Amino acid sequence: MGYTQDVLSNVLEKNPGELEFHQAVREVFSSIEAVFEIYPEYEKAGILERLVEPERQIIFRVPWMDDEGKIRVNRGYRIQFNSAIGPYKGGLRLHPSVNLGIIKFLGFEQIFKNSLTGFSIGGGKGGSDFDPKGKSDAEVMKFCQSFMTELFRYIGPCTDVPAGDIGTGAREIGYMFGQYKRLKNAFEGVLTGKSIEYGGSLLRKEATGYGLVYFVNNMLEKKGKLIKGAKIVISGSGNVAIYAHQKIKELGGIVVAMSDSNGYIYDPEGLDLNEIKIIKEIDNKRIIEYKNKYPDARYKENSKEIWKIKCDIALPCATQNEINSEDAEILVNNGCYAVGEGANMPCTPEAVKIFLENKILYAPGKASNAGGVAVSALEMCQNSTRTQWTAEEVDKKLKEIMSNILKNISMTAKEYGEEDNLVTGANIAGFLKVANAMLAQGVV
Ligand code: NDP
Ligand code: 2IT
Repeated sequence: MGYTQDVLSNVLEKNPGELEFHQAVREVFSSIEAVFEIYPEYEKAGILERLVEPERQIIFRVPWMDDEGKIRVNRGYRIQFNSAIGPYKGGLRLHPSVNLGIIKFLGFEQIFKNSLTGFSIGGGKGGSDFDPKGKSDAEVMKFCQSFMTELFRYIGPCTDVPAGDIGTGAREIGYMFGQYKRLKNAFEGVLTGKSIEYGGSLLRKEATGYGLVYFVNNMLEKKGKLIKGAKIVISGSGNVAIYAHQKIKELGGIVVAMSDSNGYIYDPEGLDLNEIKIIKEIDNKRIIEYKNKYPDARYKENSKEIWKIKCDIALPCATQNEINSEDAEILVNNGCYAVGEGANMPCTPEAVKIFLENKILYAPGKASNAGGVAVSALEMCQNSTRTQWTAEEVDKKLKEIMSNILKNISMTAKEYGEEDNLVTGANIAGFLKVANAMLAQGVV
């Protein structure tokens, strides 16, 4: 057996039931085999054995009292995966589906994504099985305070800097920051995605969605294609989906469908983004509400079926494994020519294979959604120098970062004889920087 196979077998044996984590490791390993033929020193130094074992895994009780006075208990996680190139950095997911395997897959992906940004940030991820849906503001605050009351002892601006992810936006980050400051008696850049008044970066909210569209636009331009006039399907209607839509609109693309976990809305003439923002960002309601203002728009109760809609470009921006091989076949048969991942691991390995075989321009999430964490790194820079950059300055940097990521991974793919395969490019380029840092730092 080869080196990657040996390490993979061990991962499967040692981490039973962590299916998403297995999938993420398998995905990276499937593209980096060639590296070990050229650089046997990585195997000698046990780089992969160390890479798949988180440096630290913290699992804790999060007790809180609901509005009826009932005691609730959730499980909190922070996986500090790899700090070879910088402090652990990555979001906090609050969703009832959260378990160890999901947080570990996200933390593992984050190592390579953060490496690709070019900043000095290591990989980490956390969260809880808490469901913010249907909770009052007071309940969300009590949960966040209890969560931080345990987490605060493990994090810090030079140690581990969490941020948002599914279910964690500016409101949750605010409550967590307040509690951290109170416990530590220190106002410091320990979280990113903060509101502007207390150290947040302009454009962090927009960064993942904008970055995704910059990346896809660059990828299309290289092949003589344009976003202008293209029909686009975006899954989800959260932070990433909404700001991807906003940038698509600016570039003249037409977003015909969006979804939430209940269903999707569709209008072949294009959706009204302002109405979606009102429903999702202000009223905190379900996407079906769109029909109140636009009764002619189609609503379908099954969000999975969004991929049956004919489109030129698909941007999955909801969650993992939302596009399977069947969906991928349908997209390809309907003439879709580009897929850009806003979410983390939204396409199953079988779906990715179909896209690559059919020469679909496919942007893997660890490259195409890296704009969010990249602007988080810019927020860290601004916090440590106590400055605030303008939105124009941040946007300019974001554009440069996304363009550099595409250049870097395209070049790497070519070097390894797989031109245009951005999966190979992203995995190898992300891996090499971390592996070299690990080599330099000895056996730690
Ligand atoms: P939000 O919580 O703002 O939005 C999530 C959206 O996805 C909602 O519309 C939600 O619908 C839908 N969704 C979530 N879980 C499921 C599910 N199991 N099935 C169907 N739909 C679901 O999260 P974000 O927009 O921040 O995150 C979206 C994706 O992007 C995630 O994969 C995240 O890891 C990734 N990402 C986020 C970054 C960021 O900066 N926020 C950066 C890089 C990647 P509903 O409201 O019904 O639950
Ligand atoms: O998946 C991700 O990159 C994020 N959720 C953002 C992480 C961050 O630290 O900004």
